[in-house]
Amino acid sequence: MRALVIKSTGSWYTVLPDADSEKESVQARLRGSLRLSGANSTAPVVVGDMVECVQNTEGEWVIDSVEERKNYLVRKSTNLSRQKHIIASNIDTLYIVVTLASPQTSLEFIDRVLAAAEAYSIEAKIVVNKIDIAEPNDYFREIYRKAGYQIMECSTVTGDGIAELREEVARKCVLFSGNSGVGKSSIINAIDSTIGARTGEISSYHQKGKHTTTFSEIFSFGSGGFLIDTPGIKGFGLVDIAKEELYHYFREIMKHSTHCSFHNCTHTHEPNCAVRDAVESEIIATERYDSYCKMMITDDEKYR
Ligand SMILES: Nc1nc2c(ncn2[C@@H]2O[C@H](COP(=O)(O)OP(=O)(O)OP(=O)(O)O)[C@@H](O)[C@H]2O)c(=O)[nH]1
Ligand SMILES: [Mg+2]
Ligand SMILES: [Zn+2]
Repeated sequence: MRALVIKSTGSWYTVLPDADSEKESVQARLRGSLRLSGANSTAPVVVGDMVECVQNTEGEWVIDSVEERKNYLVRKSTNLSRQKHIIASNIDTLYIVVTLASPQTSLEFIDRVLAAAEAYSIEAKIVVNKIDIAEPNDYFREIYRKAGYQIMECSTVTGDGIAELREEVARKCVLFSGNSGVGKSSIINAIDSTIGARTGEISSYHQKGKHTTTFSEIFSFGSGGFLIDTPGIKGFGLVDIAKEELYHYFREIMKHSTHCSFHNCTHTHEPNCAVRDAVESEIIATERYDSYCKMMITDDEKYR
């Protein structure tokens, strides 16, 4: 039976049969040898995977094989860890949900997630939520307009922007990522009220380590699309990206780098650097360039 993995709790997976006749999800375990194949990753099977399931003699469903992934999003489990954590696979669009107040998302965090999406060939868009309490100013909009990213705005309290998002995600497999408490689950519920994703109270997410959503889970929309809710993340260590390659994933830096004097320019200190010239003349936003420089330094110490 071909099926989509819609939830993973570690040892059990919830899979949704692909066949139109089967609309009920079932619980499945991993075949033993598959479990071992995920040696340097936290899970060999992740939410978004298309898998082949078979029933064993006891009638239990077992995931027998995983189809090749179109793409997947990875981060390191912790800053120092060498272990990869695949967040989800087969994603059409990644929405980075951010808030400009309570809590305020850092620009570096946004840029890290954008770089990851770029590295793994996933289209990314920014969703500013809670515009009822803090709207993006022109300054914020300019940073990402210059970088070539679309910004959407919404509020689950007033309902502003929800219809546009609903339209966007129809018939696609999308992923919502962002810090804890920015309202990812709330947006998902606003898009489709029948989903009923768990949301947290304002008071709970300020306490360290309290995440309302603890496992990635796919919800299916009445409109035919799929939406992946992920637990809030604090850091986002990039995986498998060499330091000298990092600028490839800042698209506007990549674009300007072709005019640098040195072919191996890191855009940090070299003379005749077209990237630094573009920052100087405000073609590239200083904030984006700062994120790049921070990642060049900190990732070197912390993530490798
Ligand atoms: N003012 C305001 N509050 C909101 C909005 N959207 C969500 N909230 C509140 O923000 C808090 C966190 O919302 P969640 O949807 O649980 O956040 P989350 O991003 O799913 O958090 P995790 O699951 O922990 O990663 C809740 O108290 C929501 O009621 C909004 O548009 N405006
Ligand atoms: Mg949540
Ligand atoms: Zn350069």
